[in-house]
Amino acid sequence: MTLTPTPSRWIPDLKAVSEPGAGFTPALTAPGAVAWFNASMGSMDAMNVMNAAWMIDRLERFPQSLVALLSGIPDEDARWRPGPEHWSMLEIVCHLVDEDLDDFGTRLRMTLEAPQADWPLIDPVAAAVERDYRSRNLEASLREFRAVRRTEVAWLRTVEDADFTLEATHPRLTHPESGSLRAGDLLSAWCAHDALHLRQLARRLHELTVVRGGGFDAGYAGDW
Ligand code: NI
Repeated sequence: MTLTPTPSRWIPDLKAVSEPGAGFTPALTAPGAVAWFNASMGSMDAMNVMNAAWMIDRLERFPQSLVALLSGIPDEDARWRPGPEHWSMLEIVCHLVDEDLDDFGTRLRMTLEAPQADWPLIDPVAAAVERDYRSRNLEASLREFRAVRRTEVAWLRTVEDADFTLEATHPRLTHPESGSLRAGDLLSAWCAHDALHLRQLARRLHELTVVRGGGFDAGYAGDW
């Protein structure tokens, strides 16, 4: 399927459902969550203040979490999928590499430096097949992700004080509310994207546990 660029706060959720198994989190935009967020931030104005340093710190630390979670797992597990429509843990790591390069890195740079320029199209689902993620090696892909993220974080440190209200008005952004994305939306979505795929990886590990448990029931742990 073609991933249509989508605006502002909707990006994490729509991207999530466009990628195999990433899931969907309506609670993120539920009224209760919004009310809690407003109360915790003190005012609506506070919502427009980008804590870029916090975001960049999270982006910098994520590879450590990923490596701690996945490094050394059996190759068979890295390639395991619950079904043909889902990504394996290896494919998820490969996707994270490409998202840093082709999606968030590229589009945030363009929004800050040339907000009127057309974004290159991306299609994460097709890329997984065309770039043959399944032929790759997990450890090598983890190393590649660490290297790519290190480069991206180094660049982000140079734009930490940039104007994150800069907005890309893009003809392919067709959301009725705005049709545009701010740099801060992209940086937030980049950080949120890590968390979404961490959740997806945890789900794979949960599913694998059930499979490797044979006839034993893991349900005592609680519902997923
Ligand atoms: Ni993704």
